[in-house]
Amino acid sequence: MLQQVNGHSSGSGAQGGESLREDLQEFLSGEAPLHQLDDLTKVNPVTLETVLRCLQARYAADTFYTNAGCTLVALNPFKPVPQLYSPALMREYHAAPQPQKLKPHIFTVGEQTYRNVKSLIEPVNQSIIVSGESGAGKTWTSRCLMKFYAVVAASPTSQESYKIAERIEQRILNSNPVMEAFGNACTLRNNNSSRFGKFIQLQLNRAQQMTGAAVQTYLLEKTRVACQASSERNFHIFYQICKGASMDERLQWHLPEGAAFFWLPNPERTLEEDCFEVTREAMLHLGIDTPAQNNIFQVLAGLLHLGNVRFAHSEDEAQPCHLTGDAQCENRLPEDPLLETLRIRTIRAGRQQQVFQKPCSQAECDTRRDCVAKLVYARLFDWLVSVINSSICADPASWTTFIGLLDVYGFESFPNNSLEQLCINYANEKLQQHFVAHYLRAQQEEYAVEGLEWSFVNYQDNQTCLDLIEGSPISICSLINEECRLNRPSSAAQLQTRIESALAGSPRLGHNKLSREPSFVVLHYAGPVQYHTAGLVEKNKDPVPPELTRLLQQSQDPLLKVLFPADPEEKAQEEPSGQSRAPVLTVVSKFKASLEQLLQVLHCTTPHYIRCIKPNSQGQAHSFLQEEQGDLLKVPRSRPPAATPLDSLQVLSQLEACGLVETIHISAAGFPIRIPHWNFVERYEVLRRICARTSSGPHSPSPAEGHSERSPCTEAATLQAVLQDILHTLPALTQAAATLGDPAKATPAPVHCGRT
Ligand code: AOV
Ligand code: MG
Repeated sequence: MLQQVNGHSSGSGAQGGESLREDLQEFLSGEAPLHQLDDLTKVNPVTLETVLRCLQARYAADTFYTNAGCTLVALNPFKPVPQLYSPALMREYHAAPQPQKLKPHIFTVGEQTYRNVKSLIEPVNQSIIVSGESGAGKTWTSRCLMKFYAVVAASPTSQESYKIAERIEQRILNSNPVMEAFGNACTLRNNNSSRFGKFIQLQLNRAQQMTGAAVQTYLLEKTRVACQASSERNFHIFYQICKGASMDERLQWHLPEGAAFFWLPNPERTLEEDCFEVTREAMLHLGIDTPAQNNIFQVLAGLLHLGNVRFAHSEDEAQPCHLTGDAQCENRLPEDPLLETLRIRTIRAGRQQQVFQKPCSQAECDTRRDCVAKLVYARLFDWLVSVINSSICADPASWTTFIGLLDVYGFESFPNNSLEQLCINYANEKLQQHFVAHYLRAQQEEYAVEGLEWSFVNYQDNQTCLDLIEGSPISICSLINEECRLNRPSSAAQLQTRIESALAGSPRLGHNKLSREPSFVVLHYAGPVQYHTAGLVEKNKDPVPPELTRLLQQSQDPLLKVLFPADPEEKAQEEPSGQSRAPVLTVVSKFKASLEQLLQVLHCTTPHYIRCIKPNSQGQAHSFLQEEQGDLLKVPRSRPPAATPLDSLQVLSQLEACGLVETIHISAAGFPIRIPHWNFVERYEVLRRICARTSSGPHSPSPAEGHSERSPCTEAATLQAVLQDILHTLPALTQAAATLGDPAKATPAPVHCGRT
C-alpha cells in the first residue's frame, strides 16, 4: 500500500519519507487530493475505506457526483443546490464535445444516453436505472433527468411546432407533481417517499426530439390510505386538500376547517410537498379540468369521512355492529346502503343461489371499510395514470426510440415490515441482479469467452436471495400464495413455521430469536430485514367482497361511475360462496409478473446506472458519517457490535451492498469500449490499407483494394471520414484511459473488439 501511496508523491530520500508520511496522512484523513478524484477508479487502493473517504471528502467540498467506472454515484446533498440543475448547465453538458470531460453529473449520464440513441455503435433504446435506498435521491434524480431531456430534446423552433413541443414537454414534467401528490407520502425514511414504482419511457423521433412519453407504474402501497405507521402520514394529496381548500371548496367538498380525521395523522407537520396549488395547476395542464378536479377532491374527502366511521359490537350477536364516531359519512356513495353493506355480509349459497345476510364482527366491519377506501384510491390512482398517459403519449408512428427512466421505491427496513416491504425489497433485489448480471457477471464471462487475460473479480451474487423469495418450486412467495389458495385458517405463527421449515436450507433465511412477534428474516443484498407474518396472507389475497364492488358500481357519482363501470360478467362469475371462480391472482403474483415485464423491457435497452447514496438518515445537509465512526469500517457488516450507531452502518452498507468496490475494480481493469468485430473491421479497414500502402510503396494495391481504381480524391475523403470517426471515438478512448486511474500505471485504454 505504501508503494501505491508513493505513486502520488514526487519526493525522495529523507524528504521523500517525510512527504510520503504527509501523503499517507493526507490520504487517510481524506483531505484535499481525495475530493478532486472525480472517478473512484482513481482511488488507490480501491477499498471500502478509501472509497468512503473519497466520497466524504467530495461531500465536504460540496461535490455530490462521482464516477465509479460504469456507474455514477450521486450523494444526496439534503440542501438546495440550484446552480447544479440550471438550464444553462444542462445546455453546457449537451453542447460539450466531450461531456465526460466535464465534472461528473447526472447530465453526463443523460447526455451520453441521448447520444447513444443515435450512435452508430448503439442505435438502441436506452435506460437509466436509478437505485438507492429510501430517501437517497432517486425521484429527485429522475425528475432532474426529465427536465434535462425537456431542455435538450426539445422540438424545433418553428413557431407552431415549438408550441406543441413545449406543451408536450411541459405535460411530461407536469405528470410528476400529480403522481407524487397521489403516490408519495412522508415515511420514517423520507418526507417524500414514493409509494409506487415508476418507469417512464421518453419517446424520441428520428431527429431525437421528444414527441411524447408513457408511464408505467408498479404496485401502489394502497394500504396507506387506511393504515399509517406511527409518525408516518397518508398520501400527500389528503393533506393538500385539507390545507389548501378555499372556504367555498370546503363547503362543496364537506371538509369543515379544523376537522379531525383518523386517516390524516400528523397534520400539524407542514412539508413542502403540501402545496396544493402546484398539484392543481399540473392537473389542469394534463387536461383534468376544474369540475373533474372537484369531483376527485370530493371523493377523497369522502374517504377521510369514511375513515372516521367506527364500529362497536352489538350485544345481540344477530344484530349488526353499532356505528360510532363520525357516522355522517359525507362521501359520494349512497350513505345508508354503504354503512349497511359494511356491517352486513351477503352470502349466496346453494344451487338456487339463495341470498343470506350475516352481520359482520367489529373487526370484519373495519376490514370492509378499509377495503372500500383502498379499492377506491387504487382505482383513482390508476385512472390518473391513464389520463396522464393519454395526455402525454405520442402517436406510435411519431417515435422510433426511447430513453427509459426507472425510479422505484428504494430498499426499506422498518421496525415492522410486511407484504409491502417484501415486494419493495424484492423489486430492489431484481434490479440488483440485473446490474450484477449485466455488468459484474456478463462482462467477466465475456472476457473469458474472448480468451482475454483477466483475473476474476469476486462479487456478491444475490441469486440465492431471489431463489428464497421467488424461486421454484418452493419460496416465500409460493408459500404465501399457497396459503391464499388453500384458504385455510392459519395463524401468523403457523406461517412462520411453514416458511422456516420449508426453506431452512436457504443461506439467506434468518431468524430473530429476540422477536416477540411471529416473523422471519431475509438477508437481502442491502442488509437483513425482519418481516412479520401477521396479516401477510390476507394482504396477499387482497379480497374484495363482491357486494362492496357492486355497491360502488351503483354510485351516481360521475367519477365513481368511471372508476367502477358496471360489469355484467362479474355477477355470472360469482360462485355460490360469493367467491370469484377466476384463478386467484394474488398481490405477489401480479407484482412478480409486472416485474418480469419490466425486466424484459430493460434487457432490450442499454442500461446506465446511477447509484444514489444517502449520507445520513436524518436528512441533514453537511453530515456524512462522522470521522470517529470511521472505525466501523473494520467491523464486519454481518455482525455489528451492539453499540454501533445504526446510522453509520446504514451509510456503509449502502456502499457495500451495491457492489461499488467490485464495480470499480472491474471498471478500472476492464475494457470500457466494445465494438463488434465486424464493425471495427469496417471502420478501420482503410487504416490497414494505408499502412499496407506505406510499407509496400504507393503503386502496389493492397489485397483489400483488389484492382479497383480509386481516385486520390476519394481516398482523401475516406481518410477524412475515418479521422472524423476516430475523433468521434476519442472521448470514449480518453475516458477509458482516465479510468485506468493511477497516472504512474497509465497505459493505453484496452479496446475490446468483441466478436459479437
Ligand atoms: P428516493 O426517491 O430515493 O426515496 P428522494 O428523491 O425523494 O428519495 O429524495 C429525498 C429527499 O432528498 C428529497 O425530497 C430532497 O429533499 C432531497 N434530495 C435528494 N436529492 C437531492 C438533490 N440532488 N439536491 C437537493 N436535495 C435532494 V423513496 O421514493 O423513499 O425510495 O421510496
Ligand atoms: Mg422516490
